[in-house]
Amino acid sequence: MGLRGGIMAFVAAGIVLFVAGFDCANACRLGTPGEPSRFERVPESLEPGTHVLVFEVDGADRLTLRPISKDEDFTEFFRPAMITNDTGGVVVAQPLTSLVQRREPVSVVKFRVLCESPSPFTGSDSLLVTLYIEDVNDHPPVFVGDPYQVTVDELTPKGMVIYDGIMAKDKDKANTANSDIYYWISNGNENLKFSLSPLPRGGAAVVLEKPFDFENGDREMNLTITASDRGAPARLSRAQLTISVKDGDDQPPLFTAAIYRASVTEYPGPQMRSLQLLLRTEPPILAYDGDLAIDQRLNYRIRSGNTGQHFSMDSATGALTLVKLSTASS
Ligand SMILES: [Ca+2]
Ligand SMILES: [Ca+2]
Ligand SMILES: [Ca+2]
Repeated sequence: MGLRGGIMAFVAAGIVLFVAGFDCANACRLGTPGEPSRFERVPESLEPGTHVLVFEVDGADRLTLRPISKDEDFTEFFRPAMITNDTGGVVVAQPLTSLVQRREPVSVVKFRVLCESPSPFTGSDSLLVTLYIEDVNDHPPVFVGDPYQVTVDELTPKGMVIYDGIMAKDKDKANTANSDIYYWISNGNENLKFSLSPLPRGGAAVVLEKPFDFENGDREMNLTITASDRGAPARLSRAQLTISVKDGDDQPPLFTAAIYRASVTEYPGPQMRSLQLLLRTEPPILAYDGDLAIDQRLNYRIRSGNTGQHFSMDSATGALTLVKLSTASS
């Protein structure tokens, strides 16, 4: 019997028992008796079309979803589904990832599943659904601005931060283990020359633990930095940091020989004769800066032993000149 027929019969005859029988046929019942609400945990990774909820229902083809409030209407992410004539459900309508990846992630979604009777005289039913959207650790940390490069002076004291730009981002749910990143040096840190220090603003700084020695080979170092979240299982990423060392002025000049020899003939004649006689030493007097990459001008001078002031030295070249003759008596 159709709806119109039922109402007409009710109006015409006023038979209460008939109306009650009509109600039973069209009333909608949802869930098990006495079940006012349902709570489910839902991983964000569920594909659209996946069931998040299944329940018994009389009238599975008459299900709708209603938000609890206009401000928190997430019903677009789900839709009702008819499984069999007396089994209904709620399935994912669109990916849930955007719920957990918001700046303020949505963890709890509430709505009402409504089973509406086609007749205003018969009963409808509803079920309050609370879904806890679980973040899945599906994103690794991603480094920002890598590969990294820094040039550092050889004379940088140990304990100094030499680079503070290590940073990785993780798209998983904010303020959870899935997006909480920590860093370590996973390769290239010979002699434990460097350490990493976490920064309050996020990211990490590289700290020099042992001084550089440019002259002993500290020219360029390549560190591999690994970032890991704390999810289970954790996800990792790696980045390279190249540290170039600039030579610092920490070495004295060095002579090419310990002893330079030159011969001067004693002149038996008159004293104090002025002259400029370039002396050829063996080997030639030459020094170089101990700092390998610093092209610093060297100054030469006679430090001691020139008591008679017989010799003069060119400060720029180190050339030794005899400027005053010695005599047998002097
Ligand atoms: Ca992650
Ligand atoms: Ca995720
Ligand atoms: Ca040096």
